[in-house]
Amino acid sequence: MKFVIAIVQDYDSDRLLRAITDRGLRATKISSTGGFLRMGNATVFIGVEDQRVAETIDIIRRNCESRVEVQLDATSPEYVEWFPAGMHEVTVGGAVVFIVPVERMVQLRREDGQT
Ligand code: 2BA
Ligand code: 2BA
Repeated sequence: MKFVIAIVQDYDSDRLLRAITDRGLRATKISSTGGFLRMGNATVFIGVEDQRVAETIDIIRRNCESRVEVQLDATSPEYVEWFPAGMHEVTVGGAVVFIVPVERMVQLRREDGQT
Protein backbone atom coordinates (compact mmCIF):
# COMPACT_ATOMS: atom_id res chain seq x y z
CA MET A 1 0.00 0.00 0.00
CA LYS A 2 1.10 3.60 -0.62
CA PHE A 3 0.03 6.90 0.89
CA VAL A 4 -0.28 9.45 -1.90
CA ILE A 5 -0.01 13.03 -0.64
CA ALA A 6 -1.14 15.53 -3.27
CA ILE A 7 -0.83 19.28 -2.73
CA VAL A 8 -3.29 20.89 -5.12
CA GLN A 9 -5.12 24.16 -5.62
CA ASP A 10 -8.22 24.46 -3.49
CA TYR A 11 -10.01 25.32 -6.74
CA ASP A 12 -9.35 21.79 -8.07
CA SER A 13 -9.85 19.84 -4.88
CA ASP A 14 -13.60 19.10 -5.01
CA ARG A 15 -13.37 17.85 -8.57
CA LEU A 16 -10.38 15.72 -7.61
CA LEU A 17 -12.19 14.20 -4.60
CA ARG A 18 -15.20 13.40 -6.76
CA ALA A 19 -13.02 11.71 -9.39
CA ILE A 20 -11.19 9.69 -6.73
CA THR A 21 -14.33 8.45 -4.98
CA ASP A 22 -16.08 7.76 -8.31
CA ARG A 23 -13.34 5.16 -8.90
CA GLY A 24 -13.98 3.54 -5.51
CA LEU A 25 -10.78 4.99 -4.03
CA ARG A 26 -10.74 6.76 -0.66
CA ALA A 27 -9.32 10.11 0.28
CA THR A 28 -9.09 12.78 2.95
CA LYS A 29 -8.73 16.49 2.24
CA ILE A 30 -7.04 18.94 4.58
CA SER A 31 -6.96 22.71 4.01
CA SER A 32 -3.34 23.87 3.88
CA THR A 33 -1.22 26.93 3.13
CA GLY A 34 1.74 27.18 0.72
CA GLY A 35 4.94 28.36 2.34
CA PHE A 36 5.97 30.61 -0.55
CA LEU A 37 2.76 32.34 -1.66
CA ARG A 38 1.14 31.94 1.77
CA MET A 39 -2.13 31.24 -0.04
CA GLY A 40 -4.65 28.53 0.73
CA ASN A 41 -4.20 25.23 -1.04
CA ALA A 42 -5.47 21.74 -0.34
CA THR A 43 -3.63 18.60 0.67
CA VAL A 44 -5.35 15.38 -0.36
CA PHE A 45 -4.28 12.09 1.24
CA ILE A 46 -5.09 8.93 -0.64
CA GLY A 47 -4.27 5.52 0.81
CA VAL A 48 -4.18 3.17 -2.15
CA GLU A 49 -3.06 -0.35 -3.08
CA ASP A 50 0.26 -0.47 -4.96
CA GLN A 51 -1.36 -1.57 -8.22
CA ARG A 52 -3.61 1.52 -8.26
CA VAL A 53 -0.91 4.14 -7.68
CA ALA A 54 -0.40 4.87 -11.41
CA GLU A 55 -4.17 5.23 -11.89
CA THR A 56 -4.29 7.58 -8.88
CA ILE A 57 -1.53 9.79 -10.30
CA ASP A 58 -3.39 9.85 -13.60
CA ILE A 59 -6.60 10.99 -11.86
CA ILE A 60 -4.67 13.77 -10.11
CA ARG A 61 -3.05 14.85 -13.39
CA ARG A 62 -6.37 15.05 -15.22
CA ASN A 63 -8.18 16.97 -12.49
CA CYS A 64 -5.55 19.54 -11.43
CA GLU A 65 -4.78 22.14 -14.06
CA SER A 66 -1.73 24.37 -14.20
CA ARG A 67 -2.33 28.04 -14.77
CA VAL A 68 -0.33 31.25 -14.59
CA GLU A 69 -1.39 33.85 -12.03
CA VAL A 70 -0.09 37.37 -11.56
CA GLN A 71 1.14 37.91 -8.02
CA LEU A 72 2.02 41.14 -6.26
CA ASP A 73 5.57 41.27 -4.97
CA ALA A 74 5.03 41.10 -1.22
CA THR A 75 8.20 43.12 -0.55
CA SER A 76 6.97 46.24 -2.35
CA PRO A 77 3.15 46.32 -2.24
CA GLU A 78 3.01 50.11 -1.85
CA TYR A 79 4.88 50.67 -5.15
CA VAL A 80 2.86 48.28 -7.29
CA GLU A 81 0.56 51.01 -8.61
CA TRP A 82 3.52 52.90 -10.10
CA PHE A 83 5.90 50.07 -10.85
CA PRO A 84 4.46 47.12 -12.76
CA ALA A 85 7.80 45.42 -12.00
CA GLY A 86 6.32 44.83 -8.54
CA MET A 87 4.13 42.16 -10.11
CA HIS A 88 5.31 38.82 -11.35
CA GLU A 89 3.83 35.72 -12.89
CA VAL A 90 3.75 32.48 -10.94
CA THR A 91 2.65 29.13 -12.31
CA VAL A 92 0.14 27.65 -9.90
CA GLY A 93 -2.02 24.58 -9.98
CA GLY A 94 -1.05 21.21 -11.24
CA ALA A 95 -0.04 19.15 -8.23
CA VAL A 96 2.95 18.32 -6.10
CA VAL A 97 2.72 14.65 -5.21
CA PHE A 98 4.60 12.57 -2.65
CA ILE A 99 4.24 8.79 -2.61
CA VAL A 100 5.07 7.21 0.71
CA PRO A 101 5.14 3.50 1.59
CA VAL A 102 2.60 2.41 4.20
CA GLU A 103 3.72 -0.08 6.79
CA ARG A 104 0.24 -0.86 8.05
CA MET A 105 -3.28 0.53 7.82
CA VAL A 106 -5.63 -0.25 10.68
CA GLN A 107 -9.30 0.64 10.95
CA LEU A 108 -10.47 0.69 14.54
CA ARG A 109 -14.15 0.32 15.19
CA ARG A 110 -15.89 -0.33 18.45
CA GLU A 111 -18.24 -3.27 18.04
CA ASP A 112 -21.88 -2.86 19.21
CA GLY A 113 -22.20 -3.73 22.86
CA GLN A 114 -18.50 -3.28 23.55
CA THR A 115 -17.67 -0.81 26.30
P1 2BA B 1 3.78 27.57 -2.32
O1 2BA B 1 4.93 27.27 -1.39
O2 2BA B 1 2.89 28.70 -1.97
O3 2BA B 1 4.41 27.77 -3.79
C1 2BA B 1 3.61 28.18 -4.90
C2 2BA B 1 4.44 28.23 -6.16
O4 2BA B 1 5.41 29.26 -6.05
C3 2BA B 1 5.24 26.94 -6.42
O5 2BA B 1 4.42 26.02 -7.12
C4 2BA B 1 6.39 27.47 -7.25
O6 2BA B 1 6.00 27.65 -8.63
C5 2BA B 1 6.65 28.84 -6.66
N1 2BA B 1 7.69 28.76 -5.61
C6 2BA B 1 7.61 28.12 -4.42
N2 2BA B 1 8.75 28.28 -3.69
C7 2BA B 1 9.55 29.04 -4.46
C8 2BA B 1 10.87 29.59 -4.26
N3 2BA B 1 11.57 29.35 -3.12
N4 2BA B 1 11.40 30.36 -5.27
C9 2BA B 1 10.69 30.60 -6.41
N5 2BA B 1 9.43 30.13 -6.65
C10 2BA B 1 8.88 29.36 -5.69
P2 2BA B 1 4.60 24.47 -6.87
O7 2BA B 1 6.06 24.09 -6.89
O8 2BA B 1 3.67 23.79 -7.83
O9 2BA B 1 4.10 24.20 -5.38
C11 2BA B 1 2.74 24.34 -5.04
C12 2BA B 1 2.56 24.14 -3.54
O10 2BA B 1 2.96 22.79 -3.22
C13 2BA B 1 3.48 25.02 -2.69
O11 2BA B 1 2.87 26.26 -2.46
C14 2BA B 1 3.61 24.19 -1.39
O12 2BA B 1 2.42 24.33 -0.61
C15 2BA B 1 3.61 22.77 -1.94
N6 2BA B 1 4.97 22.25 -2.12
C16 2BA B 1 5.72 22.32 -3.24
N7 2BA B 1 6.91 21.69 -3.04
C17 2BA B 1 6.87 21.23 -1.76
C18 2BA B 1 7.81 20.48 -0.96
N8 2BA B 1 9.02 20.07 -1.43
N9 2BA B 1 7.45 20.15 0.30
C19 2BA B 1 6.24 20.53 0.81
N10 2BA B 1 5.32 21.25 0.08
C20 2BA B 1 5.64 21.58 -1.18
P1 2BA C 1 -15.11 9.62 4.02
O1 2BA C 1 -14.33 9.54 2.76
O2 2BA C 1 -16.08 10.75 4.13
O3 2BA C 1 -15.87 8.21 4.20
C1 2BA C 1 -16.81 7.97 5.23
C2 2BA C 1 -17.26 6.51 5.19
O4 2BA C 1 -17.95 6.27 3.95
C3 2BA C 1 -16.10 5.52 5.21
O5 2BA C 1 -15.71 5.24 6.56
C4 2BA C 1 -16.67 4.32 4.51
O6 2BA C 1 -17.47 3.55 5.39
C5 2BA C 1 -17.57 4.96 3.45
N1 2BA C 1 -16.87 5.10 2.16
C6 2BA C 1 -15.89 6.00 1.86
N2 2BA C 1 -15.48 5.88 0.58
C7 2BA C 1 -16.23 4.89 0.05
C8 2BA C 1 -16.28 4.29 -1.23
N3 2BA C 1 -15.49 4.71 -2.25
N4 2BA C 1 -17.17 3.28 -1.43
C9 2BA C 1 -17.97 2.88 -0.42
N5 2BA C 1 -17.98 3.40 0.82
C10 2BA C 1 -17.11 4.40 1.07
P2 2BA C 1 -14.21 4.90 6.88
O7 2BA C 1 -13.70 3.85 5.93
O8 2BA C 1 -14.11 4.57 8.34
O9 2BA C 1 -13.37 6.23 6.60
C11 2BA C 1 -13.51 7.37 7.42
C12 2BA C 1 -12.71 8.53 6.85
O10 2BA C 1 -11.31 8.13 6.84
C13 2BA C 1 -13.03 8.82 5.37
O11 2BA C 1 -14.11 9.73 5.27
C14 2BA C 1 -11.74 9.43 4.89
O12 2BA C 1 -11.64 10.77 5.32
C15 2BA C 1 -10.68 8.64 5.69
N6 2BA C 1 -10.17 7.50 4.91
C16 2BA C 1 -10.59 6.23 4.93
N7 2BA C 1 -9.85 5.47 4.11
C17 2BA C 1 -8.93 6.27 3.56
C18 2BA C 1 -7.87 6.08 2.62
N8 2BA C 1 -7.60 4.86 2.05
N9 2BA C 1 -7.11 7.14 2.26
C19 2BA C 1 -7.35 8.35 2.80
N10 2BA C 1 -8.33 8.60 3.69
C20 2BA C 1 -9.11 7.57 4.07
